[in-house]
Amino acid sequence: MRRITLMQYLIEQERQRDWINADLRLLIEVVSRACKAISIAIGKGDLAGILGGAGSENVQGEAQKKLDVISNEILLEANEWGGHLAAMASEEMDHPHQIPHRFPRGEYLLLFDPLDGSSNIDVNISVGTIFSVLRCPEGVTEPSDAAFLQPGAAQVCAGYAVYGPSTLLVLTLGQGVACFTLDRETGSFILTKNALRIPEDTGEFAINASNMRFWEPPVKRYIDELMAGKGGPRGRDFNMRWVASMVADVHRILTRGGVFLYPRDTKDPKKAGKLRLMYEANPMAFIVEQAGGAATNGRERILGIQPTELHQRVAVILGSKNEVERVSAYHAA
Ligand code: AHM
Ligand code: MG
Repeated sequence: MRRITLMQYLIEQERQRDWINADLRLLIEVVSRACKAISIAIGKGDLAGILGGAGSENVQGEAQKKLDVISNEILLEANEWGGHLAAMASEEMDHPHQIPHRFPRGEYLLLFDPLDGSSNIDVNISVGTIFSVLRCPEGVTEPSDAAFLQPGAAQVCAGYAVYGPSTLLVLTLGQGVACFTLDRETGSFILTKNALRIPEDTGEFAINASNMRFWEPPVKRYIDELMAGKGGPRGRDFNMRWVASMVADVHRILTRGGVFLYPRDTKDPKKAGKLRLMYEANPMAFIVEQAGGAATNGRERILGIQPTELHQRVAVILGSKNEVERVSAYHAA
């Protein structure tokens, strides 16, 4: 079988299908190279002294791990000089990072969660990188937060890397979803799955059940019914999984179906959820929809939400279509 590298795949998309241009191709290649560098750093772990806390906090008041900071630096440095970006925004930075004046500017905005699932780093469980690409609004030369506040439906590309037993890169350009596996010997990402589809029905769900007492009634009702199994209203047993790395949970759903929920809860009523809209929920929602699944906050399609803040949080329910629609119906009831 012909091995198709990420670079070949992108060049083919550009040449034959006109789905991307040279700048977007460069952007994806650069992000993939940064993910490779992050994967190598993670693989060294304690040998390189990079586990543990960084002794700092990010804009959301969360303690940063050394690898959060290292991954953020890797992505910034890799993407600064290529001329494909107008600015970058990250979970780990209060405001957008501007492209230094000595480099040319491009038309794209890049957003990322450099290391998703940070609580899993020190225990050697899968973590990942999530990214989203938007177009810079016309006439904007120094993009501030406002330039990034576009609904997820405006994304031109989204993807994630999972650093697990293998390192994978999953990508959508708005024409389906492709998955690449890092060949550690040649250093190339190789296309290993194309046109991924999430089964519409599933027997598997993912939620942090320790928050149960804080959930809103529609979510409580949905999970109660799943937990009741064969003897309950659904008439069958369901299985539960929770990795606590969104990338790993979403990747499982992309592979064999399932529904993922991080609902709004009353633990901290000021927060609309735990996950961040711009660089966690939006890219994942784009990928999931492109694979035939659905993504909602319970009341509204994630990709339709007009953002008001760069780091805003949102409830997330995504995965197999029929289950996501059921949860939405419970919210509407
Ligand atoms: P992070 O970006 O700070 O790592 O937080 C996001 C992570 C998600 O990957 C995961 O789904 C969730 O937080 C886990 O939350 P919890 O610790 O409540 O299980
Ligand atoms: Mg995250």
